[in-house]
Amino acid sequence: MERVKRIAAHVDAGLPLVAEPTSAPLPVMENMKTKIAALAGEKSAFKNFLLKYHGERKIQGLTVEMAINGARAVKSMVTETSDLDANLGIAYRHLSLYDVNKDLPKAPGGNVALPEGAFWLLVTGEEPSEEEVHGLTEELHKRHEVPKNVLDTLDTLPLDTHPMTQLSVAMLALQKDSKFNQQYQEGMKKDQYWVYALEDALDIIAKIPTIAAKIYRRTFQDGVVPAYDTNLDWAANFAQMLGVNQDAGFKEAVRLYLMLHADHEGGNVSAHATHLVGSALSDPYYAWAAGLCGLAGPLHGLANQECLSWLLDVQKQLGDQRPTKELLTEFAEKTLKEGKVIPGFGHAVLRNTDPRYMLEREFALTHCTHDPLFQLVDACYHAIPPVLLKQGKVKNPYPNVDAHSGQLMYFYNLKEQNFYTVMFAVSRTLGVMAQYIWSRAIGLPIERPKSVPLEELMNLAKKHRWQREKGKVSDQQ
Ligand code: NMX
Ligand code: MLT
Repeated sequence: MERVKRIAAHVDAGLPLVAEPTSAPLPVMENMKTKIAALAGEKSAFKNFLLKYHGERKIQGLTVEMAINGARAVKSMVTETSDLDANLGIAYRHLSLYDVNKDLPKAPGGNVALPEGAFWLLVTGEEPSEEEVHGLTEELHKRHEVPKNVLDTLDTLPLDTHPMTQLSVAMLALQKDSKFNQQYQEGMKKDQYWVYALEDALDIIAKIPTIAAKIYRRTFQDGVVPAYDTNLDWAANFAQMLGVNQDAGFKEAVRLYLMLHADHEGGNVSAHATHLVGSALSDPYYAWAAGLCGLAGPLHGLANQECLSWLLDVQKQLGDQRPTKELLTEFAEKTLKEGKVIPGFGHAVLRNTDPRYMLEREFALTHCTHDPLFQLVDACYHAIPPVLLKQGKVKNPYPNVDAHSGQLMYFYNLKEQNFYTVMFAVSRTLGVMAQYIWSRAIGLPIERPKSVPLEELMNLAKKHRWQREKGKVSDQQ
């Protein structure tokens, strides 16, 4: 009460509630920045020294390099749903994406595996029958209604709010209906965790296409979302609600997109963030909201948006010229010279062309081989790996899924690249939700690695050297 009175008096006196930002920062800010800048230079040099001279030293079975470089590819997490082989790419429960696409049920007249089937496979470990996929689609239709408060929340956001921010906000607005959270408050037993995780997972999967379509229509179109159609499968209905193209080809492209991006084991940024937050028993809505924020990063899910922008920019500069390997080599070299990454190429774990890229390429070769943007993507496929190889530092010079997915959407008239990460997110919901269910089903505990300052890392590295010299540990330790 006291606080409210103070605020009222403040307003009555005509004073602003929040200090106006001033163009000239206070001197203390300069002081703070100078200190950070000096320390950052010193610490970065120290980090590089540690990597160079002690990178291979062991600390608790890991190396100094692994601790500094984000535990890249270190086997230190458990994820049941899928496994990424550096050369072969992702397998959903031991099934390569090529086999998933070949073996799982399709829509009538379609050639692409239905993403609902991929979810079934991820969550049960078994290839679903037609009947099971059909039943799951029906279940999702039953749960699809998005509460009005969530749609109203979206409508309060300025239209220039990035679609991924809108999606994260919507995920949090949905959270109040979490069944997992409600049951937890009522004393749910541990063996019931996965049951209510599954409930929330199905609700989120059912509702996210409508939310994504709403974001698309309000941000880029007239704000009117085409009607939800329970006669269609999950992906086709989503494609229809986007309202950009009624072609059967677009529905197939969206099915492929949503099936391919569904899961990429547990270590990628969005899945890991979801797992980490979920490990505190934050419910699936909280956990996926955290994951979505990770997916919005340019080195992760946003790369498909960035990739399309890069391609369109190159296309503009090419004008009437054909996209030859020579010209593309020039563009790629220019991007590198500007100190930028070439979006859609490279990967933290993969060391080969991403099979998701290859499946999209196969689709494009069947459906849109004459599309000028596909021809540009094709030229990049041939030109960019040698440029990255020549540069010498990239561990994987080959394309990842993001180098192709934008072209497919653009071809079917979904042209606003700021929306592409939302497409990725709708799909990835399947994988992270399957992972969440399994983390609770096998009782994985709260995740809490030990962090150390750089100096401590140096001490540990030196201690290891000393122990090795004294013969207290072997070279292998
Ligand atoms: N263009 C230019 N430089 C690159 C690229 C690229 N495509 N890929 C890696 N490098 C650089 C990287 O920045 C690093 O430079 P420095 O030592 O100066 O920091 C060096 O090569 C070694 O990096 P790697 O170990 O090969 O890759 P890392 O595991 O650190 O990063 C990515 C993986 C995916 C972040 C990186 O390849 C990249 O930035 N790619 C472009 C963005 C992209 O396509 N992201 C999408 C990932 C897939 N997804 O769907 O989320
Ligand atoms: C993904 O699909 O999550 C990306 O390829 C990134 C990754 O696996 O690290």
